[in-house]
Order: sequence, then C-alpha cells, then structure tokens
Amino acid sequence: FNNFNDFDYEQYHRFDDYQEWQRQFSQINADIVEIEDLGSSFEGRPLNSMKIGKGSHHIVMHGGTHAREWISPITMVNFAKQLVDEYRAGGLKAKYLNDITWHIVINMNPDGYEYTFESSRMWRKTRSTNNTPSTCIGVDPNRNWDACWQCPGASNNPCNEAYYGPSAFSEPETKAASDHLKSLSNVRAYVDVHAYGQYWMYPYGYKIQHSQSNLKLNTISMDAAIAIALVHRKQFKYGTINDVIYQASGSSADWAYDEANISCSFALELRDQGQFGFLLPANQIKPVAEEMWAGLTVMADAVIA
Ligand code: ING
Ligand code: ZN
Repeated sequence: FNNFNDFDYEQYHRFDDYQEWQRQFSQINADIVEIEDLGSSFEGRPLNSMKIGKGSHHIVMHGGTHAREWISPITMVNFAKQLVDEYRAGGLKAKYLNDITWHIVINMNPDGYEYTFESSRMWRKTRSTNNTPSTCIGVDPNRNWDACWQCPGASNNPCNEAYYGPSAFSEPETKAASDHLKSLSNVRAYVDVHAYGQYWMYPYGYKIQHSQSNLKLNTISMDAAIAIALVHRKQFKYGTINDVIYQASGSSADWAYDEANISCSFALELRDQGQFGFLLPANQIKPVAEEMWAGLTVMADAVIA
C-alpha cells in the first residue's frame, strides 16, 4: 500500500507493511502516537512499540511473539487503530487514551514472522543461530524469559518447538521486550497475544500453584470472556496458563508477574478452536478485532479502576 487510507485492515501483511503502516499512523496522529525503538532482531529488523495515549496508567501488549500466529499482529493493528478512532470521535471511549498510555508491539518476532512467508508457514520460534553444536535454528521466545527458566514446561532440545535457548534472554527479541517492560512504571496490565484456542489466561504457567492475585485475575478474565462472547458468541475459556493449557516455563506472562511486578498479567489465545488453527482465514480478522476490542476494553476498565 502507498496511501495510509489504502491499507487493508482485513488482510494479513508482511512485516515491512506493518512497519510502514505504523510509521504513517504515528505521523498522522503525532499528537497521540509515538514510536518507541526497542532494539533489533537477530537478523537486524527493527523492534518497536507504539506508545499511544496520554494517561498515567500504562498497559503493555505484545503481538506476534510466535511467528505462525498471524492473527496476532493484525489484531494489534486493528486495536491501535480503534483506540485512536474512538479518541477522535470524542465519545465515552475517548477515555481509553485520556486515562491510559498503551505500549503496543505489533510484532515481537519479525524474523520468524517473515520466515513463515518466505519458507515455512508453520515456523514458531526466533531465527537465531546460537544453538551450536546443534544446527537447529531458533529459540521459543515464550520459553526464553527469566521466569523459572529451564524448568519443566520447556525443552532443552534446540530442534524442539519449545526450546528454551542457550541462556535466559539469549534472544535479542526477548531481551529488548523485557528491558522495555522493566523501564516502564505504573504498568497496570501486560498482555501477550497468541493464537489459537480461545483462552484468556494468567499466571502461573510454570507451576500448578495459583498466584496471590488469582481471585482478581480470575474475575477480570471472566468479565473479558463474557464481553467477548457477547460480540460473536465465541467462547473463551479462562484460568491459569497451567490449568487451562499446559505447564509452560520461561514465559513473558510469568516474568511480567514475578519480575516486573505487574500483577495483572495475561496471555491470550485468539481464534479459533482448531478448525483452521494458525491458518485462520482473513475473513475472520474483522470479527476477531471486534470481539477483542470488547474483551480488552473490559480488562482495561478493570485494571485502572
Ligand atoms: N501458546 C502459548 C505457548 O507459548 C502460553 C501458551 C502463553 C504459555 C503464555 C505460557 C505463557 O505455548 C501458543 N499457542 O503459543
Ligand atoms: Zn504462541
């Protein structure tokens, strides 16, 4: 696309296209949107975040952690666009930018994402080559955080999809993301957006035990799931990562909770429940954006209350 108005919000795009959209979006909305540079990926692509809004409460959202989960980055784009559209419309929903500053990363794993277009649609990990003597490439960016790193719920095999990496934060992508999270204060919520399965989850992933914040996190997640269901009748199951899906260590959601002191930390799995899985057709991008707007704004209301 050349003109900002020509961008198709109902199609999946390449990484460079999202970057160009983001550049123009921040330029057109310079009073309320800023690009924060977070660093570079292993292959040298830019890592950045959109800082949107002027509130004292901060909410951080990560899209595209896993390469093949294409619905995640486009949902970040649609959510950011709607935040600004509602702000410009000046109605009640302008509060989401008046009261909150959002930090939205469209694509946390650009190397993996591009690899799913160029070579292998089902790639999940980063594309780093630090796994010697193994010749297998990449680390799971959601097993590489320093939250019970190397515990059960991740793999020590560099060829495995859930490989935790040669060291915690070995990946420039997870290092940049965690440095950014640590640099912020007044973070009311962290949300890592995945696909698929339709789950609204929260810590812990690395252990069965529930966190101190369990009751609060359960209530917010239930309210978000109800709001989502009201839009297109999609059921989202909610609970701890460990209870809802499986034991997973070294994840960003657990690290945000334990190490960045963000008590409202969430991990989402967007549509669907396996019919199309990672290959979710583009005609579902809009309904997903609609239901996730509902869920995420309910969450936002709760965490700043
Ligand atoms: N699922 C996530 C994964 O990394 C998850 C589930 C989310 C685990 C957050 C731990 C923390 O395995 C997918 N589909 O990637
Ligand atoms: Zn994922």
